[in-house]
Amino acid sequence: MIATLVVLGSASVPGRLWAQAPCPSLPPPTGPVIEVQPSQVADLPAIVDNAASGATILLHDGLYDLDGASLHITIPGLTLRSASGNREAVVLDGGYVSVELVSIQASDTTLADLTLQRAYYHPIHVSGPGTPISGVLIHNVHIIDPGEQAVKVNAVGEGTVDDSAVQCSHIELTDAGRVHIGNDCYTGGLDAHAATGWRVWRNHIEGFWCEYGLSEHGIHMWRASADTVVEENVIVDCARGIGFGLGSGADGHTGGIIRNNFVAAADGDLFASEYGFDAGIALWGAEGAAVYHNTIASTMAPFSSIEWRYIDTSVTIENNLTTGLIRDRGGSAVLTTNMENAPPSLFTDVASGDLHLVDPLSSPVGAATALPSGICDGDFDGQRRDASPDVGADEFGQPIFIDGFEFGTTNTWSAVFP
Ligand SMILES: [Ca+2]
Ligand SMILES: [Ca+2]
Repeated sequence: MIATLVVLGSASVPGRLWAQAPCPSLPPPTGPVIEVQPSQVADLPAIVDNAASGATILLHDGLYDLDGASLHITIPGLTLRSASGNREAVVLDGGYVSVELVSIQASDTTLADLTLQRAYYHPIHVSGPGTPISGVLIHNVHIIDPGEQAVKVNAVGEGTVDDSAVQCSHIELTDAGRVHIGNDCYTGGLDAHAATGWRVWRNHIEGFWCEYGLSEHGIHMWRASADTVVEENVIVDCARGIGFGLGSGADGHTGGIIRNNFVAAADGDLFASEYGFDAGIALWGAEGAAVYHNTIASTMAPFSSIEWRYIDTSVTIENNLTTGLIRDRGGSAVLTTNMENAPPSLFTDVASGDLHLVDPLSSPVGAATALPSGICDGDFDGQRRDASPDVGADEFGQPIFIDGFEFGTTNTWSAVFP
């Protein structure tokens, strides 16, 4: 077999010693382009208001101090992105004065390649303006220190937000930002209500916890949300990692898949906080959810690595690898070839969220149940799973063949089989 190495782009993340699989860059703008310099920041809200559908607003590198203003996207088909494509080089700063930085109320909006920091409430707030919207893409943004949830999605009346995505983004609450969180730790990464058909893919989310109070999850889809796909994310040191639902009935989530995610915790300050590491994956009123091939590892025990709760819950939990417990708190679950109470020494580096397996002879390798084609064909790295799939998110390194010769072995994204 001839395999071709396909490297999709840059994946460097400052401060980390390893990298997730990279994401493809967005294509160049196709419609009208409006270029904006940091010196025009006072005009930026009006520039956004007056842009035509299909236009792209390109922000040149620098700091944009919004000084209490917010950007309101109400025209469909608008794109707001950096000119350079370097998300760290264009910073929208709310200074904890701007209530929101970008509010999106229109279909086919793209927000990409930017940093958004220090909103009083939400750096990004997406809501349907009384009628449903769809096609919102949040791609390759860096969100730092939101005052509440980093990305908030909700319906206004019948105005749900459907068939949208948050991908390839870094969302974090730092020690400096944590002291600004109030209301009993009312914060979190992505918090979506009444959202159907979202994909949450290849993000890195970290630090959502408080000394007192229980943070919302790194990724939380609930209140009549449905059919979310959460895959290939890294969640580090969050009190709760991934949640579908928060109770029975109207607070629940229907359908959906959670697969190939790394959820890690190793911060002593998190463990010492009031709620510690509460849950890696929490299924609370999750009807028909499937949880395949996730790895949840922590250096101290969580309350649950994975848990299900409430009468409406009916979940499939298969091929997951956890250092803590998979806990029944009510509802029903079908459990197949999960491994609990695994030692943290199985993984490359729990503290940085690198939950790749280190040893090809370790017990998770080859121990999973093969799933039907199309359900979980790849792993955390986007590598194809082999005929003896491994428990957890990482399929251990596969040999690379070039022109029939074995070229080496990799266990990360750097070789992606076509
Ligand atoms: Ca295998
Ligand atoms: Ca792998």
